[in-house]
Amino acid sequence: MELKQIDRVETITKQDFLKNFFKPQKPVIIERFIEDWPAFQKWNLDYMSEIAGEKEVPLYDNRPVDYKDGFNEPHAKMKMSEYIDLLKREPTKFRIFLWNVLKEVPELQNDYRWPDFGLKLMKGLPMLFFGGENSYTFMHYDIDLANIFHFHFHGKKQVILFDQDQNDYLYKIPHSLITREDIDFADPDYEKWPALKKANGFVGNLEHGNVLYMPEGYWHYMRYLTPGFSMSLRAIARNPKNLGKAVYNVFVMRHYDNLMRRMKGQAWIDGKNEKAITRTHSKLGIEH
Ligand SMILES: O=C(O)CCC(=O)C(=O)O
Ligand SMILES: [Fe+2]
Repeated sequence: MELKQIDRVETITKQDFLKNFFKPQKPVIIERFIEDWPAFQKWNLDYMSEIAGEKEVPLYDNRPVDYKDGFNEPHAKMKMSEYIDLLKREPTKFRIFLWNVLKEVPELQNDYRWPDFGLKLMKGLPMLFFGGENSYTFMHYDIDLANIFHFHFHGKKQVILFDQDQNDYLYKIPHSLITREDIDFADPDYEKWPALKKANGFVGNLEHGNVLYMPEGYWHYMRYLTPGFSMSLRAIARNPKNLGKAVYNVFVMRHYDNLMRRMKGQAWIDGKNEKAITRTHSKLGIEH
């Protein structure tokens, strides 16, 4: 893989953001954009434990997809305060993925603002993500291929990104939003995954208060270098091709995949995992 460093700026105007990053669909890390938000001072793991400690939270680990699991079904549940104690105590694979802040803890809304990047943000969907040291969120892209603003808090996180135009090299699983789950994107085994050598992407680290802009439909893999959490705000895809894919994913792909899981069971999952390799290799003329 060839990974370029994601551009970094201290702060940015709406005009410059639109011209230099949104129009050309390039990722960027804005380092000091939210220093006037209450969240910049307040949001850390202890505060989250204080304000949401009694809530039961859905947790995910890195187990491979099982046909019995529904789409995005959690693997465990815990009280938020217990989960944060665990994060602070030891490395854990358990992550919180796609937790709707607005619905769960409305008070948190007082701590952030809706930033004006010149895009219409979806107000109903501010999502939170938490992870422990060394945990990671597998390579995926979001079902709606949205533009994503990802605000990071408390810890440090590494992100690896790819444009959709790299799909031929990423061992994408058919009828899903993920790549082969046994690829370690932080240190890929090129003997096993030779196509990855041709992939061109981006890499960067996020620290407390940084904002990452991910263009429409971008693949993202995120590794929590230390325990921490992030909030994602999103704006609908503008490119008609991406919007079309989003509609297809939400209204067709997801339901077709669930139906096939119910009908064919694990054989459906295994078959798709196998196809991810055969398709990728045959496109590139690699023997297998
Ligand atoms: O931070 C994470 O663990 C994943 C974030 C993510 O997938 C997103 O913001 O869409
Ligand atoms: Fe995502």
